[in-house]
Amino acid sequence: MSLCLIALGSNEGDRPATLSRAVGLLAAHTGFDLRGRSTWHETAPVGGPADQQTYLNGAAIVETSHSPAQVLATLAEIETSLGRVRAVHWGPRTIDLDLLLYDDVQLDTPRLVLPHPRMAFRKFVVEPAAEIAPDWRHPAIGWTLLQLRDHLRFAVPYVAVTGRPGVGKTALAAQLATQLDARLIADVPELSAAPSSKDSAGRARAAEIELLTRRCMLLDPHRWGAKARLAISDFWLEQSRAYVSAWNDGHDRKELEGLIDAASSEAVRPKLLVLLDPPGEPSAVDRNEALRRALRATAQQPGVGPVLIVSEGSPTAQVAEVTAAIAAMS
Ligand code: PH2
Ligand code: MG
Ligand code: MG
Repeated sequence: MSLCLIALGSNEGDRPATLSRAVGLLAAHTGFDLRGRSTWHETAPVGGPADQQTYLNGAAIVETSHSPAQVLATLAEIETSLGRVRAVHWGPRTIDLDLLLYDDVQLDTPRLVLPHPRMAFRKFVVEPAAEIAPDWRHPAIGWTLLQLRDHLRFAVPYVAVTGRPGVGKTALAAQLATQLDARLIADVPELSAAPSSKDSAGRARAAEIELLTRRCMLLDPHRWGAKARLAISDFWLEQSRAYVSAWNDGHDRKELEGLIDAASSEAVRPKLLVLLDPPGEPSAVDRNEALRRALRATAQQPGVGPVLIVSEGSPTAQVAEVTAAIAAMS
């Protein structure tokens, strides 16, 4: 038997009746036992068309003998029977049932990703979920739902954008800052230019230390000022880990890793990390591809916190996706 955490949402029709019926249908299904449900939370719609009704969101825990794919199929069946029509992306819906967690399973298939890839930064998901499963640990992030809830409630509103060189971090961060009236924290371009392969190891090391020092200053909590205003940086302090991991000199690597540990323990940590990772050109296999993999691994290390991976879409769509994620945090 396995435990599933399911998110419920409705912003059309008789919302409380629909949510209760969904829970009832789920509990009545063979192979499912209801273990708990949250209260219903009134939440502002995030993303999608502008003129939507307020949502009612909740969460439920069910014990099941079914596989994740079977659970997903059952949720879709219940959505259909409650009148769900899939018309507009993130548009109004009578019922939305999302599989958030299935034990501590991590899964990445075209039809199903576990844990649900957007759950960790959505307050309308985490608040009701933490109500019924405070000690359930997010298997990728390594935090309990209670820790995630408190992170969304209390973390300094700071979003870091990371990604491999030339991927458009600065343009994305700048557009977000303009659109959201946020404070932009930007690297000095000369410094952040990746050292080329003809640079000596010593120069790469010196450049990395200089970057780290400057970023640490920019992220000094004592100089942070008005905490209420959103800040967005076109770098992530800990992205240095990915660069350093690609170095050959083990001795230099150890020292730099110590410096990164010290820097990140003193700096303001992002409430949300955005990893800009569109598919690269097939020719760029060597250094860039290694760096890309190292960045993905670093961003998804336990303890980093909520991460949004942006892997497709036009610049406009990317801005919309990150804007929706930021809105979902508050
Ligand atoms: N679901 C979405 C998009 N936006 N906003 C709120 N408040 N609640 C939701 O459940 C929700 C949303 C996509 O599933
Ligand atoms: Mg959903
Ligand atoms: Mg859904």
